Amino acid sequence: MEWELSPMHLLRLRRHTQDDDTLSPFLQLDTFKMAVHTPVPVPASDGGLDSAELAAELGMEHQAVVGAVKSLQALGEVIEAELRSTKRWELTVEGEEIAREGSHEARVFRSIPPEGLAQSELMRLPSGKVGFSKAMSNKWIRVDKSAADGPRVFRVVDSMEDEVQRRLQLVRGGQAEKLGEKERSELRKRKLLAEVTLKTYWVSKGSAFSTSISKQETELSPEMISSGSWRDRPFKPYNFLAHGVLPDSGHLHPLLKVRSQFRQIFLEMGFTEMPTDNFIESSFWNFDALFQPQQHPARDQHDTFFLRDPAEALQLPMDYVQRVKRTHSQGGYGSQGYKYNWKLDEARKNLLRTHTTSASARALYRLAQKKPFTPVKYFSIDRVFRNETLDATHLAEFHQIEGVVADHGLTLGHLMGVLREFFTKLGITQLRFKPAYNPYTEPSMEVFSYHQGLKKWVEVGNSGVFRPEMLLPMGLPENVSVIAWGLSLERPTMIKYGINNIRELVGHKVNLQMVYDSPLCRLDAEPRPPPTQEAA
Ligand code: FB9
Repeated sequence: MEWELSPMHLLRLRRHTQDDDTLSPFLQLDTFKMAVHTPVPVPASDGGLDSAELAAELGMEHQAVVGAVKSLQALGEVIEAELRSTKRWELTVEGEEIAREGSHEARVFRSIPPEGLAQSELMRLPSGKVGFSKAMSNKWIRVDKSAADGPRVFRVVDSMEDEVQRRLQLVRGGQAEKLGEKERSELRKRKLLAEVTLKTYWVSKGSAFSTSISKQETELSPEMISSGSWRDRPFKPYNFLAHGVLPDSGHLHPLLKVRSQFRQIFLEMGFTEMPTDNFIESSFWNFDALFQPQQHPARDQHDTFFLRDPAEALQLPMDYVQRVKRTHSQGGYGSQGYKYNWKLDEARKNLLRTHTTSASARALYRLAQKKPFTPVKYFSIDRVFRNETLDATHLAEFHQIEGVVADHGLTLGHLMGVLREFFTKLGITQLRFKPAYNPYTEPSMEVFSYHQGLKKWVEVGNSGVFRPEMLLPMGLPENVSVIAWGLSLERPTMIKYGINNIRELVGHKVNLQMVYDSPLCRLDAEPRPPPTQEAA
């Protein structure tokens, strides 16, 4: 559809673009086709013009002008467009209404007849409440509390000036600067006025300014090359800064992002990762090797997932098993043991490991076979399975993080020291240790940290010194002691990502968008605020 410029506008445009045809490129853009029936603004001294003024002049949405500026910018150096932000005063919706209908207090004043009006009635008026108190403070009206049928409101003055309406109309007329700071802030306090920041473009001629916009080629086609037509065709300049389309790539699950940070911390502390690639474990390595008695409650169906097939572990190092059997049933190494009839069948039962401490037992046993003893620092981060009551923070499986240090003469003090170093790298500095109990460590401690965000002490792990009844049957030297600690991967990840229900982090209910959008959260940085609805 070709558009017609009325002679008058052609003239004005010609006149304006005569000596400075800043506008002509605009005029060729569709966005303007329908709008060129209103006068266009005069380009400023530096030949530029403000996109907001242009929109106001053309009576069109500023956004449309911005759209035109952007498409002209995309054409290269046709125009310069410098983004500016100007603050200006705008009436709020209520401000607009008062500018039209008058202030609440003025309306109240006008609604009071000479014989006065029952206050109860006046309060029922739409502007009653707000208007009454304002009119009172303006000493326009008074209340006769002793009136016969209840408080009655009367005018005090014959007429009043609705300053509020006048000032709002001034602003509406673009003369906000006529108001004093005090008047403006009073209107802002009454939420009738708001200061808005308007992002506008200062548009001026570009180095490739021309009134005829020739479509720039964006592709160099084989025909152009074979015909040589590329020589006289304008090509759109390459924008090497343009963001490429993000390749649809895989995303690491937040748990794996945090796992890699824990790995980093352990490696920095000189720890070596233990192999944990076996979810299925024998009761022997998961419990017996850890001196956990066969009648211990954790060893029954309620806490542990036992396997029907393969039900039994066939390969067990029998010489070591004998020593474990004796330690459990009769004791030894200075321990009285548990004095019960230890059964090999019980130890052979296969299960889903309930902790990665089973992997620590295997690693320490392998270490004990290597003579002479060399101190080691081991860690593991992998899945463990517990038949527990499910709740918002517990699933039947989680990732256990475990650290183990074996050396001569290690004490509880060493354990506290390495825990402080470890948690400090997690950004957790305030630690408290609480005596605890584990079948395989004595002494044992639960570790607590004060959490700024949650304003409370949070249990951040468990720890202890492995019992000699566990280490000596393995063949480790007398004076070697082993300190160890454990925590989960899920808890720190939930806290870091502000997730309250573990089902939002793990499992079929996880919203994959959360995985895509979850940035790398530095463990030692302030936790992220929880995702707000719209963000979810
Ligand atoms: O992870 C846990 N809490 C935690 C850890 C870090 C954290 O970081 C925040 C960013 C700041 C926040 C919280 N816990 C251990 C404590 C509790 O959550 C606890 O209720 C749940 N525990 C799990 C077991 O639940 C039955 C977390 C899991 C756990 C507990 C103990 C061990 C490992 C994991 C262990 C051990 C151990 C002890 C001695 C020797 C070797 C291993």
